[in-house]
Amino acid sequence: MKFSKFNFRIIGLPLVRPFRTSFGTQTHREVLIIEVVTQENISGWAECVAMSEPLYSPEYVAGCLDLMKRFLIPALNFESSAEQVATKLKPFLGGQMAKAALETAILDAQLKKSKMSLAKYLGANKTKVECGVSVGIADSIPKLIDEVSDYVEQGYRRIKLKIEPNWDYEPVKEVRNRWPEIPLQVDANQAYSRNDGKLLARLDEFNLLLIEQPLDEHDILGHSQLAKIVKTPICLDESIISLQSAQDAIEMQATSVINIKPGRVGGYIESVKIHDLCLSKKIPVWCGGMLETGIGRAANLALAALPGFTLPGDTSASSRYFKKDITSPFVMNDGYLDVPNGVGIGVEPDLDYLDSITIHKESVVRK
Ligand code: NPQ
Ligand code: MG
Repeated sequence: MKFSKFNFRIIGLPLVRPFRTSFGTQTHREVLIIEVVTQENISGWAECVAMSEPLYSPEYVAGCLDLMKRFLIPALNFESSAEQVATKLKPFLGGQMAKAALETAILDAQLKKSKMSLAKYLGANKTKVECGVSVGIADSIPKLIDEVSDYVEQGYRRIKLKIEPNWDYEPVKEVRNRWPEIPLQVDANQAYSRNDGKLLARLDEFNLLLIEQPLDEHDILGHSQLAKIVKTPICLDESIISLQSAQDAIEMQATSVINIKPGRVGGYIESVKIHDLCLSKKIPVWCGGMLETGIGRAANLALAALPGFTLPGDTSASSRYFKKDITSPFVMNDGYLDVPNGVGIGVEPDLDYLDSITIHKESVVRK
């Protein structure tokens, strides 16, 4: 495919409630949205999942936009299939979220042209997926119980609690006592150290599905040592940035479950490779979340519909994060979200609403 233009915009969306994790409290979602326009005038859309600051990973919105303009788009030379993008961009190190966004926008346009849904292209075998929800660190245990109650009433099928030192054993105990049967897991976003094995092993009594990313993203050895002390399965998130890193972590027994986030691993095509590896190694996978708008949420649902995604993901309804989404809202039904079945990612942004929340806009046009 040949491209005539890349349109970028940075939008700002308030969150319905502040989201606190071990790396800080977010009240807004700043998102970089990409539209690629092909020579035959088909638009492909994607969002870059980087945060405004490099707190979750080294990438951030302004850096991703600069990387795309300065290196990635020139390397594509206004012509590529989605399948060629990763190879063409390989010389530029890192930048998985920026690369994933470009590849996904191109894939959306390509699939629209060939009239195929992303779900079909990726190999989905489900038409709806089970939804989980990620719950931030609360100001108090009663407030946490109120928030979790709200999600349980809405029908979420799995609860994930964000934890950090001094917000772990007690909140998890209270939630587990109140909902003895609900699938429950925790996410530390790297907040613990190698010496915290005994502390984390105290969570074993709560029958958790998994502990997500307790240690530093680079500490694969530490996670494998921890896995020998803690009975609860360890699940890596931030550490898994490619197929290679997934192979390494599995081989080292540092992870027995994997959270796949397409932005973190450089795209949906790399995500399918990790899925296939995990399926062959009997490692369960689930689809992570980066507080995506409807554009990113739609594509994540297509991925979560693959056969190896056997655990509910952080694929929540639009209303979990936003009062008004930039696409038609994703609404949960009996704890499930439907997998979009239209061509490409299967959704379109509301351009008037997009304009009303745009902070910055620029284009790169073919000369
Ligand atoms: C995680 N997501 O699994 C991430 C972390 C995260 C749903 O828990 C703005 C943008 C704020 C991205 C906060 C969930 C964010 C963000 C947390 C990602 O580790
Ligand atoms: Mg995580």
